[in-house]
Amino acid sequence: MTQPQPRTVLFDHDGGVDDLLSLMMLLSMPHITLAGVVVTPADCFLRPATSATLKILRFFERDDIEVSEGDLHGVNPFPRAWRAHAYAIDALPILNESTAPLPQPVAEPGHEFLARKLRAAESPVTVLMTGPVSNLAEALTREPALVEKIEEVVWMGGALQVGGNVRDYEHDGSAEWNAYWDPPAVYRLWQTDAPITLFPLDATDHVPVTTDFLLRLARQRRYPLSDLAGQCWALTVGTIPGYEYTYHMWDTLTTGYLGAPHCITFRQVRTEVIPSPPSAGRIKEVPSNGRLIRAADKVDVESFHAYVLELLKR
Ligand code: AGV
Ligand code: CA
Repeated sequence: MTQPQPRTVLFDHDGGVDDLLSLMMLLSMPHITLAGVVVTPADCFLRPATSATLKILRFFERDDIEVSEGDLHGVNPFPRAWRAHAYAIDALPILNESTAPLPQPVAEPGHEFLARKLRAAESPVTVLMTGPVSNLAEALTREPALVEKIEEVVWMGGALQVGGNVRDYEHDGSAEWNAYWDPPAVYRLWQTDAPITLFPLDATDHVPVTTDFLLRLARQRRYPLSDLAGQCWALTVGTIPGYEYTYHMWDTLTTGYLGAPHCITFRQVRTEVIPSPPSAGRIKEVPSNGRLIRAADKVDVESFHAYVLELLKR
């Protein structure tokens, strides 16, 4: 297996179980330099999500990594039951064993933090987003030249040729939640020249969190990180009544791409963003003239699972 390219990463997540697992994965990748973390108050309540983020950094003895809280809010709030997941992670014993005091998040809000980090970057960096894109869109709107500092935007969002996962009033079900929270932000990001690699539901639909995967993880529970990750995923089991098959590896697939790109195939797609109801937040494939992006498509699920299980052995 060829080594993935070394990268400096700015990570903007929104505090879901999947997002916090993504943080653990990033911190475990030897070729990744994590230059900062933003917590967006979308699929989480901000206080426990920031606290859990700081505790995960402490767990990895990486208190040197700065954390910023987003202060922008989308127009379509996430379901409150989903947002509450961060409380449970923040309360896990394994994250509360240490008595080392937690640092404070930085004083500047997420979009200013991203702008400062991009400005300071000596060479272009990767911006990984596993929640809404509000902070990056705002940073680039205020200071368009910062786009030069972005090597690649890697974002979990959208649904191209498959149905969306939003079930809400005044919506037709065509959008994915990260895009639906703040559709105008997606619209603005699409007007920039940043190279976008998108992980839409088309790709993440291939990676439900299966019982088989969780059992394999359980068998390596002697590794503290595998134990922690297994407890996080266990919180998601049985939380989705009815319409979705199960919790998916939405963000963890997107993050895993940085370490195991060979597990994923891509296609170049022309797209348009629909900013208003009833399809608000839909990222639509169009035959011509649309914004060109690279979209994840198929996943070699067995190789991806093997990669994640190996990564969590520490
Ligand atoms: O739409 C997927 C995004 C991902 O970033 N999030 C969850 C992942 O963090 C929203 C979401 C969709 N369905 C969910 C979600 C569910 N059943 N529970 C929690 N969040
Ligand atoms: Ca997320």
